[in-house]
Amino acid sequence: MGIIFVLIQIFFCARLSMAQQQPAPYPAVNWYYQPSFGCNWNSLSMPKPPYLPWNQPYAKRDDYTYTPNIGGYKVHTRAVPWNDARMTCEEEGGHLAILNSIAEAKVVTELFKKSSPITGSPHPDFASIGFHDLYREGQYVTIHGQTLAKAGFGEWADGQPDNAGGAENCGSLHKSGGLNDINCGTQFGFICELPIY
Ligand SMILES: [Ca+2]
Ligand SMILES: [Ca+2]
Repeated sequence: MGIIFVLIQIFFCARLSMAQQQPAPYPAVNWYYQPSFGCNWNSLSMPKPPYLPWNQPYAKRDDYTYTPNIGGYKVHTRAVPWNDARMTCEEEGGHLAILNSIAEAKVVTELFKKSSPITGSPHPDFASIGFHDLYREGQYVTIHGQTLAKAGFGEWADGQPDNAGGAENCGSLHKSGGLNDINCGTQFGFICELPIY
């Protein structure tokens, strides 16, 4: 009986070891079995999947403006298409701004109003932020997959969203404080966020 127990432990240790060496679909794969003895692998040392940016530790940067209990933001004034903006924010360790409350929308809008003018955009009063309807027309979600209602802010600028030209599937913020759907290929300034206070 004791030998069978030891063999079972060795089997699960081996499985746990294999699971840690593979890119896991979710961190949870490490938790499904914790052997009672014999395994020294620390499940918490598992590297986080790179496609889950909100699971990674955020590092504070000097080029962001921080507001207590709201977050850190940076307005990029050199205009680029929405996806380039999204990647630049990730390269800076953050993400395109996601508005989770009226208070956050106010802070971000004020920062946008105070920033130097956007260059290289046909619409300098708009800045790309982190939502889109790329998955399904008219269903707006944040870059983290939440509906705008669930994220906490969904006030549109007058007449928006209008899916102008049948081709507006990316998200922006107007200096008035309202949201607007924009063409993903058009160059806009953009706002990155670090969820650090
Ligand atoms: Ca659209
Ligand atoms: Ca629009």
